[in-house]
Amino acid sequence: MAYDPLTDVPQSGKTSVTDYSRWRLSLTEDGGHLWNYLKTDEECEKQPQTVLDKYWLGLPTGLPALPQPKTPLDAARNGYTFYKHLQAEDGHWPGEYGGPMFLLPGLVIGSYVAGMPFKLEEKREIIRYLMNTANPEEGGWGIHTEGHPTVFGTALNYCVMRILGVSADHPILAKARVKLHKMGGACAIPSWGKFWLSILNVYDWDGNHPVPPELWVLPDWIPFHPHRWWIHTRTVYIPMSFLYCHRFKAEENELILSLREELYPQNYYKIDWPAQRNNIAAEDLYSPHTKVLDALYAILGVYENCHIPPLRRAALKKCYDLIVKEDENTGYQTLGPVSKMMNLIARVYVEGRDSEAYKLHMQARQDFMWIGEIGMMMCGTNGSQLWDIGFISQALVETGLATEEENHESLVKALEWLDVCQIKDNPRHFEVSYRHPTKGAWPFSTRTQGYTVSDCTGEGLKAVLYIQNHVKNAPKLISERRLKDAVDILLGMQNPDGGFASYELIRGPKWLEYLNPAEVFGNIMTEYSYPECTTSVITALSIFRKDYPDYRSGEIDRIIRSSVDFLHRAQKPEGGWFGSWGICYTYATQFALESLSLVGETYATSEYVKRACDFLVSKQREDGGWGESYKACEVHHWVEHKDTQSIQTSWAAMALMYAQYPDPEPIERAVRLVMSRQLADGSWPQEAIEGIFNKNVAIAYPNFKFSFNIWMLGRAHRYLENLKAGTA
Ligand code: LAN
Repeated sequence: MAYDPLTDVPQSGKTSVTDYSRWRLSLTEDGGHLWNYLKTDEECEKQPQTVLDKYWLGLPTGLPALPQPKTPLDAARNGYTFYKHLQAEDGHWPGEYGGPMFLLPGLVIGSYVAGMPFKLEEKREIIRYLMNTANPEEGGWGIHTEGHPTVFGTALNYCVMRILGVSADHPILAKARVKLHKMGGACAIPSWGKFWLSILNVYDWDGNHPVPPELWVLPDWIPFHPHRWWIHTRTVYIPMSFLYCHRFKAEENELILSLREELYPQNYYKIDWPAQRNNIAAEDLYSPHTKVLDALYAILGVYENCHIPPLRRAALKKCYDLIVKEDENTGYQTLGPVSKMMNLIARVYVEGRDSEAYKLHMQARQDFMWIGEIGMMMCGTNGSQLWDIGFISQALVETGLATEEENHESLVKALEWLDVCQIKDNPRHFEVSYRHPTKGAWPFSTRTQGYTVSDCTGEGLKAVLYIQNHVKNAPKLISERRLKDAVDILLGMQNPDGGFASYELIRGPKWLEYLNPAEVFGNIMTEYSYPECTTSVITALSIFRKDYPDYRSGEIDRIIRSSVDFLHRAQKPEGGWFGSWGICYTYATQFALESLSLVGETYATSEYVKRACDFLVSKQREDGGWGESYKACEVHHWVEHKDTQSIQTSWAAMALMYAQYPDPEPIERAVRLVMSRQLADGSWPQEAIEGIFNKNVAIAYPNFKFSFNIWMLGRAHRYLENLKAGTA
């Protein structure tokens, strides 16, 4: 089929542009996700669409209505009867991981300049996704799917649409352009956007602040050496710096010339570029530059004009070396979606389109592309495999559903996947790449991506311990030695403040945050201790200690005690804990109270727990549920969502149960709310976005509506019964 952008482009996101009955999800050997479009009827017949395919494509699953649940446990069971159909044959639960709106631009601009094609169906579904996510009132795109339009989202996704063949006259683009110009045009885009537009050659490199690679040849002990930055930040700034120094840009062509006219309200060729470096639209600004950073940029601006060539060469050599090692350590996934596309451009720039690197990058690119109900997106990582399987596995065991005969096979499959996913070794170049050890850890997505994450290791370990040691007839796939390897990793990750961070120990001083150059994200310069991560780690350690009391038990005791002190200190005066990775106080508070319950702190015995419960109960709504907006994560105080959210209701109810809250009423009301939201087939409808990162970007965890709702309902069943019997 020839692709004619003028006639083939859908007029609105609602029109189906590919045949949805032809999409199939296939898996790589370690659980990576590949969506394929089958070309022929024969292929379709040979490989019928599964319920899993249909569900994520938003097609009717054909699953029957289940008997009306009479108890919370019945409802949990119905939930799992449905959810079991979404388990892939290898044992994990695939899922969409969309939300951020600055990832498709990297994918499409990066592929465009690297000469890496997309399939026709992919192009058309990306276009449709953008049509569906454009702001219906104002036009343009936000930094995430639920956010207001920003220059970052609008200018970049505008380019994506144009690259994929949509004409500038298309109503969606015409509207986006008006909005963009109103916000100041592409000159006012934040620094990461300036970078992508410069790569595309529609913004001048002189309009960027310097990104000096020389930092990488400073001695490692220097407090601001980039290996001390938060891993996502440094992993993005390495290829960014490399491409900046080479002033890499696409070759001029008609599209590029035209974009230079479309993106700017003023004449492109008369723009004073250096004056645009600090020009950031008010709509975009979340973390304004500090005076210290501005002063530093003034100095770096001068240095850029008289840098020392041999030093720069040495620095670029080191950066390129780190890029190659990162690719090789991660099966070309890299740490995340932004660095993925930047590394790809750097590799193609140096090694060409015929290189092995190009081929491997192209293969791994597929893992990030996900087709959902509203089109094709780029995911926040190559999936959230471990994170999702970790929660549902624990939910099954704690609710007792794991011991029901009809769930046994699915549980064993989950264990098999957890076995495959554990990282068995340190990566090849781990020391010279400044990586934290990985042997024994669980990552957030797949073993190939291969990064240790503290709480993923904690949840992975808990899931395995729960299944292997607490479910009758479960096989023991993961040896005691490997469980101990996981414990060793965790024991090496506690920060001096008692808490646990995400990927590594905190390596840099707090003041580095003053140098945060990315105006749209908060807290990205160093690691921080997070209540959520801390909880996952110490609950895992304490469960491990019960089963293996002789292994490093003194250290485990000490760590749990100091972590609990950290959690006490991290509690907010109003009584809740602030969530950095989920929305927001309900999320973090359920984690914190889980930790405190471990050391016997309950509503009756602890001032901390009492305050937390009072806080939560004060937020319960008339309808029995809780509803918080992602805005809470931006502004650091409770913000009501306009609608009650079933997942947040489950988090709050779990928190009250961890606390052994004495009054059954709030929990009963929560249970009724979550049950009332359940559909006849046992599933729950998608509600608002669930997750957050860097304070300002919302990200979807659509599997949470199964894992946490099932978990809460099953627990509540027992809890309420015990309470009535007077034994809670
Ligand atoms: C994630 C997703 C998972 C998340 C948890 C495990 C939930 C958390 O407890 C620890 C941090 C972690 C691993 C995390 C860190 C930041 C990520 C990788 C993401 C939110 C998914 C996407 C995001 C990444 C930074 C997106 C790319 C954007 C940049 C600013 C580089």
